Amino acid sequence: MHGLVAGFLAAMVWAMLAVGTLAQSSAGPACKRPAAGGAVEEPADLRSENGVLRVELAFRSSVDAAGRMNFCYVDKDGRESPNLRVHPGDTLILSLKNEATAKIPTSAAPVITSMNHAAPGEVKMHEEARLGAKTDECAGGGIKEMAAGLASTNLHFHGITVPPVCHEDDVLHTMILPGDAAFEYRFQIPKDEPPGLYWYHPHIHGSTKAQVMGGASGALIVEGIERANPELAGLPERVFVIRDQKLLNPNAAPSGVASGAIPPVVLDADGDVKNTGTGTGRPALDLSLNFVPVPYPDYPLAVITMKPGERQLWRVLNASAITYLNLQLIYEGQAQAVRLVAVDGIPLGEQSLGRNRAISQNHLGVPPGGRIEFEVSGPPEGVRASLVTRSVNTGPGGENDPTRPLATIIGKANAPEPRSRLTDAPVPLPHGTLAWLGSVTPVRTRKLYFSEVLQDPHDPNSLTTFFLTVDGETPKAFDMSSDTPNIVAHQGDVEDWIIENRSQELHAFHIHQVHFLLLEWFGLAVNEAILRDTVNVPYWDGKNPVYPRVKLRVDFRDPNAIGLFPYHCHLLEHEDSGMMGLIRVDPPTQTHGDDGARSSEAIPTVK
Ligand SMILES: [Cu+2]
Repeated sequence: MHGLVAGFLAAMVWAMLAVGTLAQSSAGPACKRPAAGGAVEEPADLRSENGVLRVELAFRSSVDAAGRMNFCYVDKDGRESPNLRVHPGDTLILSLKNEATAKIPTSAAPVITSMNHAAPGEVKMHEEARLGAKTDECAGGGIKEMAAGLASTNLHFHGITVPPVCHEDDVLHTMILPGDAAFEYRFQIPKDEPPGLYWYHPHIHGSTKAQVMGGASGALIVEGIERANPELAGLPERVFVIRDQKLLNPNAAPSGVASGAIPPVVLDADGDVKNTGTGTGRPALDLSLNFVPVPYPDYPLAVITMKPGERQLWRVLNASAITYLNLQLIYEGQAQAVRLVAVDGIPLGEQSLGRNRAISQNHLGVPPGGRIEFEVSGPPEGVRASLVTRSVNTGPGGENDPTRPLATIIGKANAPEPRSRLTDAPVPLPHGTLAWLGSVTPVRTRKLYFSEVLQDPHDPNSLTTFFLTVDGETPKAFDMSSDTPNIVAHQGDVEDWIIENRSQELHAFHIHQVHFLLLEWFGLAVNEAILRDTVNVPYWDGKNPVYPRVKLRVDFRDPNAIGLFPYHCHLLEHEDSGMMGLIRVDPPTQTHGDDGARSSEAIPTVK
């Protein structure tokens, strides 16, 4: 389909949705959003009590004045996207009621397309096959309703090592439909879960982008980072969630730029602006900071205040659907060094005795889905200070992520104190019993690769199918009706994975349940004490005989990682369009030799 036609159809669908939802908006929109240029308020804090955090969330939808579909999590007191604050060992009991009134446009994931064209009997058989293998609750309404575009949803607890099973962190079978009874998530935060910033968001294949881009996301904080890094004791802490959404002013010219310097706008098949390669121009999407929008082209700044010189811990989540961030603090034109203390929920140097607990950085790359935690010092009074994201070169096929400001930071003595503060005299965390991942011998090396295929090879704007393939297998878009794993691994093992990028755009590799260590970046050895769950894989230039790659050491030692779960690109439109695979981690079945290698590679066959 030509991009223009696709764009026209999408606009029609959105317009129809808008009419349907505006009709019932007399009480104001279900998802309330702050105005541009305002103070950045922090999400409400919901804290566990006596080892339990009980939360009731409603998943709602509404259409804003610009016709954009918003989604939100609202607690019983009407607060949106609250911070869920738990301690290691706590139980989280979260009931989720789907109250979305809008249909959610699904992307053209192959399985859904074929379902739409299937005879009713085929659909039913397909659904029964799924239901037969699952409990009713966790099969949700099945995929028939989803194929019809109903707003099914679920939750993924990104980064937390809880089992990928029903009522815990299953995203493959759990589907909660509007009108279903509230669905209860109930699980224990592992006693040894590293303290830091995790998050929750929906994970329904085919509509993840629409829901997350609409604002369905929130922070999940495992308390006690000061127990891992005593230098943080007593610091005030702040939570910033950066989200992306459709442009408020899609047809505006960039402001403050001579017209001759404006790079031309080229749209991709989704109607998003392609990477200009200049670091400037119209962005693919607008950004917001704790929902305060910073819309193109004037970027009215959100406002952050803090006491001059005050040290604070900033916890930043990139909850964007497709936007890469490269954050920088600029005081009087100078990029400031900040102390990075945690990435993807895990304090630096965790497991790794004697390694740095903080790294000084003057810019911080954060892929969609990634988190960073760093120490900031407030600007002196009267100093011009801002938080910006610098451009990210996403490759010739990627979206445009230009340099743009997000917030002004105002240092003033009477700035209100952040609501939350780390404890003053933390009890140090016990040392973990696991060896540092970097010093464990992997049992095997696997290779996977990202690739893209145009549906019409002669039309660069035709729809694209996205693949994430185990090397040697035939590329196949993710099929949500299949539970056959692409990879089988064993709990207790450590594996090296090479992730290659054979496409001309940047991708963000993410795997559920486990973390990994980045060993090599484009062939260069990396020596870092950072564990991640999401990492950028650089784009191919279309010429180099060697594809860009990263090498990861993936940690399957945690028993909570046993089960079936996905790995995928965290650019959600890529995931929705097939860039996902399944791994099954089985219990250990064999004894290890002294070097940690398996005596046999036999893999037990299941179904
Ligand atoms: Cu991708």
